[in-house]
Amino acid sequence: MKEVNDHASSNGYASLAKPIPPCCLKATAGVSETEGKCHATVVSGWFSKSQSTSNGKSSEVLYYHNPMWPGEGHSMKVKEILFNKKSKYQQVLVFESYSYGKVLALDDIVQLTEKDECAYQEMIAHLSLCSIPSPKKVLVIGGGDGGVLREISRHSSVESIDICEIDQMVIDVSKEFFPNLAVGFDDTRVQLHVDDAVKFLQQTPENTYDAIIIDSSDPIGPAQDLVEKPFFKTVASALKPGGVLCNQAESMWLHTHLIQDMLSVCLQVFKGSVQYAWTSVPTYPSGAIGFLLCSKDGPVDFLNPVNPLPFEAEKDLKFYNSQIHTAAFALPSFVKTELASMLRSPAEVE
Ligand code: SPD
Repeated sequence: MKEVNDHASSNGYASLAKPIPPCCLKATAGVSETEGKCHATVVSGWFSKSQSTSNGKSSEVLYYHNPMWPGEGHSMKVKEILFNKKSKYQQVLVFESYSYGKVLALDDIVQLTEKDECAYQEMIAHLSLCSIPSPKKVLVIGGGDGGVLREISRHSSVESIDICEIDQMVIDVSKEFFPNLAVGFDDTRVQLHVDDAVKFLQQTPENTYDAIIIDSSDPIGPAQDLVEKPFFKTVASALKPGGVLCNQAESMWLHTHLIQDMLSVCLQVFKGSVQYAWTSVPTYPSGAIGFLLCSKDGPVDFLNPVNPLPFEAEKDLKFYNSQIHTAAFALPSFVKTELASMLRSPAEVE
């Protein structure tokens, strides 16, 4: 892995005291004003620690509240806090849990746990890379833990992998506490850019990448601009003809409004297929997370991958397989009702 530069600095992300973004306002539409504005307090005193006592022994539990999932809270029983510091961009927390192994949380939102990270990293990488023949040049936005890099590395056609992560602390923490993910940085095809993705893509020449994978945190804090149209335009421009995007696309149970906003933008910006897939990740809010898949132009049949992983590679995976790939695009009826008119199948691509 080669480190290219570090010019993430005065990019406007440094201030954590940002107004509530439109997605959060929508997410909080059903709750009281006070609760709706709790993000500011989430940043300063973001988790409430409490002592729960059972069998005469007390233990610590972390509760997660956030306007991204209004009216509910999530909690995990903590064995030990291993790291808890504020970076230039966000609060970075690592703790050992009782049930999911080590946990990485950014600004009070669980990003991964050792137990279920496989579902997210394997799906976001292979849904896209298995859908196009022989991907060679890949870009990861975010993904500073290295897990997505680890998965991309399984594709032998790939010649170079750029990763643009804004927060050096996320990379350092992953290398220290999550070696099974950070191993992704060891691949010699990887080039690390510690940078703001908006700026990075503005400077990327047209037609550079076969695939771009956006492994961002939720669109509050550092990832706020990554769901906006100008950003998607730079993504489409950076893709080669026939290139594909796979974007973390939130929960169909909680964020239909946000998914619709993203789909509406992507239908305008991407001229090819536009599809939505999802998977189960127990420690994410609602236990599910989605993926938005788009091709720059031309039809891509995301449901029936043309480039399946060879048996030797697939047998090392914990979650993804070719049946799960196709099944990921099967949408529950209520989601179909909400999203169907905003998807574009390969047959509909002009
Ligand atoms: N709601 C949490 C979404 C987290 C997406 N990013 C996870 C990073 C794992 N590489």
